[in-house]
Amino acid sequence: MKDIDLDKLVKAIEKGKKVTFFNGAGISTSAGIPDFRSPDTGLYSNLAKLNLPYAEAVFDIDYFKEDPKPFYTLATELMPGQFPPTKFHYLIKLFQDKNKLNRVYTQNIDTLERLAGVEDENIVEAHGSFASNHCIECKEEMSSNTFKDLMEKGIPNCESCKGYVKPDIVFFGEGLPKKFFSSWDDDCDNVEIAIIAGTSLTVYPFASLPSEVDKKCIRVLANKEKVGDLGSRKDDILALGGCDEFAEKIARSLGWEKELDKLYDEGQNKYTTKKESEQEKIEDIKFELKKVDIKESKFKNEDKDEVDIDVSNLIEKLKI
Ligand code: CNA
Repeated sequence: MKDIDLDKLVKAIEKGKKVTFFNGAGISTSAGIPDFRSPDTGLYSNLAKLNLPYAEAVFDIDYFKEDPKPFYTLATELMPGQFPPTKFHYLIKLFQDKNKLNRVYTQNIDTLERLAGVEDENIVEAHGSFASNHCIECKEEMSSNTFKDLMEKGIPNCESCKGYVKPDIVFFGEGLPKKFFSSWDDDCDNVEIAIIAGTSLTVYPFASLPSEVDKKCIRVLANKEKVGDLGSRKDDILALGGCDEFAEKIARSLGWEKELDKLYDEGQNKYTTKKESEQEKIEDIKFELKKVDIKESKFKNEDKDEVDIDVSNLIEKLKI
């Protein structure tokens, strides 16, 4: 990104223009959550173990009704609570704190914008999120705690009708939340600065939002690659590279660098403390396992079939 481009953006922000964010999975990769489409690291190139007929089937509602297991396997890996927000997420929070945020449209289901402190009224989770769960048959809501408990034991079934319970993530074949359409009706003509970040802009209708904003709007692409029609308008700014590096650069130019570092460090500390207590529990389990010398033992289950337990593998898995 050329500094001259950055100046244009910074001046517009300083003049009081508000920012609307359009986020995708790339803003959360540095938190440890894989995106869909990055070669090698993206979820789609790592789905072989789930034996799917095609990669997108994992998020297809008809496929889910037939075989929900692949989704729950993936959901366990993506479940919120395991990943801390990134610098980019905290940059959005800073825009909010300084009354320079118009709205955040996000395709992400990881709730990291919320976790960073962005208020519900400022977020439009276009593809839903893990924040709530419903039975796909009778639509009864299940609390996140019950859902998590049941997921640990297997597939969560509705307590009333036994139907599958799914987080309110929008699957292929399902409609987007009403909030997406009503907010966009309000915002569409009023976007002054659009920051489009970490998205391949391939999932519609979200992908068309940046091309629907007014021609006078400053559009900024913070992404590893050029996507959509970004770069086709004279005021477009292409900031090709990592989202966190972009956040650092913007914060520095606006004089918010220390505040960004503080928010980020506090967020990381909360997460590290949680991880440490989990690690302590793991150490306790390892200690107990060592007391009974079961290294290569054979166990019998209720059906009297012999089952091999590979303790070293178990311990490896417990390291999370
Ligand atoms: P995508 O299609 O996987 O594209 C990601 C884009 O981000 C690509 O253009 C990458 O080059 C780019 N990118 C990856 N890492 C970085 C980085 N560190 N800095 C800058 N750019 C980067 O993902 P989209 O969001 O466009 O696709 C929409 C899907 C993805 C939505 O339906 C989401 O629900 C879904 N998804 C969400 C998450 C999440 O919530 N974190 C994770 C995986 C998939």
